[in-house]
Amino acid sequence: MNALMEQLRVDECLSDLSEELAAIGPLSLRQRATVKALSAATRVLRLRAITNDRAAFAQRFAAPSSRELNIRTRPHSGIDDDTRMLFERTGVAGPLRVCAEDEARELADHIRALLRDPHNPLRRQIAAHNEHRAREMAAREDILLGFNAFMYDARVREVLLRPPIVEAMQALMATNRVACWRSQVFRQRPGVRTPMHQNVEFPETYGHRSLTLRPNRVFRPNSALNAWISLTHAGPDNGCLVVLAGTFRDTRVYDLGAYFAQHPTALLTCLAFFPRHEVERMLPVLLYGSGNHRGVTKLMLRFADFFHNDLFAQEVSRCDFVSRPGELWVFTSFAMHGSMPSQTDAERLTLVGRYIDEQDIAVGQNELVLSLGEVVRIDPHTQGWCNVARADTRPLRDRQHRAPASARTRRDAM
Ligand SMILES: O=C(O)CCC(=O)C(=O)O
Repeated sequence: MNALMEQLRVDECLSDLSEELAAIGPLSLRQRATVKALSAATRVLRLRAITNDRAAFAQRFAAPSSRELNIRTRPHSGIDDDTRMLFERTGVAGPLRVCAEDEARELADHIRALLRDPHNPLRRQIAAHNEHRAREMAAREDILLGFNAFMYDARVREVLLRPPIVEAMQALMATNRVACWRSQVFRQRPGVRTPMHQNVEFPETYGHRSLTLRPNRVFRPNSALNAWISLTHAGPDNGCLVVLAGTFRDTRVYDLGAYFAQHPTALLTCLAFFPRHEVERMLPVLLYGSGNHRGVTKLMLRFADFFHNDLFAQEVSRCDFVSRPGELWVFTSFAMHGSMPSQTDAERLTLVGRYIDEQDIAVGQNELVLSLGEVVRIDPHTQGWCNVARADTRPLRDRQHRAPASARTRRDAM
């Protein structure tokens, strides 16, 4: 067994679902009946499961789309060669500077104000479904109110399209067609952490349904990258992001989730490998868990660990995203990452932009889907928001507007 998985089992409490079950709360009569019926179904499948060997069952979870697991970047004046080469090996690059420290602090204030603002366009949409919920979220400055702010907030959009980010993305994705399709705000406070996970959001999973791989294109670890921009100091003291560099080469947790999303009965067969008392705790998490599928993510890691005894066995190193305000780290969406709770009262605030190479991936309408007890869907087009932010990647000389003829004549005459 490899040391990384041993560590992850402990850090992520892989076989303990108490927190996730507590977050769901008591099940209704109907929910309890569903759990019982499905648990009985897994017992019927149990005989088939235990006569089946694990490795043979695991063979089914092959990658759902063409996949290339090596990273190839390209030289660019915006990023030095050593950083680029290290990124090819680890899937991580940074820290790079996006803006001055003072500006980062101002941006942090701007984002905090956005989270409280009664006129925040996202808050207005949530209020249209549930006024009370929207007010409650604003009162606690819920970071969800900063979700996809690039769509309607010109300042956030402008920052996410700054040359230091876009040029790094162009080099690391080896493309000119960089687009930001999602942004998020993360805040770290004592007692709260982000569990370890991989980020890929593809239609074949339980994730985002807008992104699709273009015909005849291959999904690469650098087709979808994240820019983690620290607006405050970030370090192990206040729960900075931790990325397990090198893990992008192993997509088996993701592949297993993708397979189950498309073959729900195979998920029941998978559960049949586990004892009944565990199945009865796993089912409510799979069926009724919310909050960005965090419980589901943990279960997928648990299942992958059960079926593959060499998970994340290749060269992996821990990278703490230690940053000064205004610094940026880039990581591939296939890298395992998460954070530990803050040990101080100093808040860590981070703006994350998620980028794709539009040569490989099409964004689609990019509807926002928020799980707030009920599912709230917001189509950016009908709101007059921009659904995807694209950088102008033409050379500078082609971008400058030509001066009006009269001005040109005057200058030319001088
Ligand atoms: O900053 C954090 O705590 C979490 C960030 C994260 O999970 C992400 O950017 O995908």
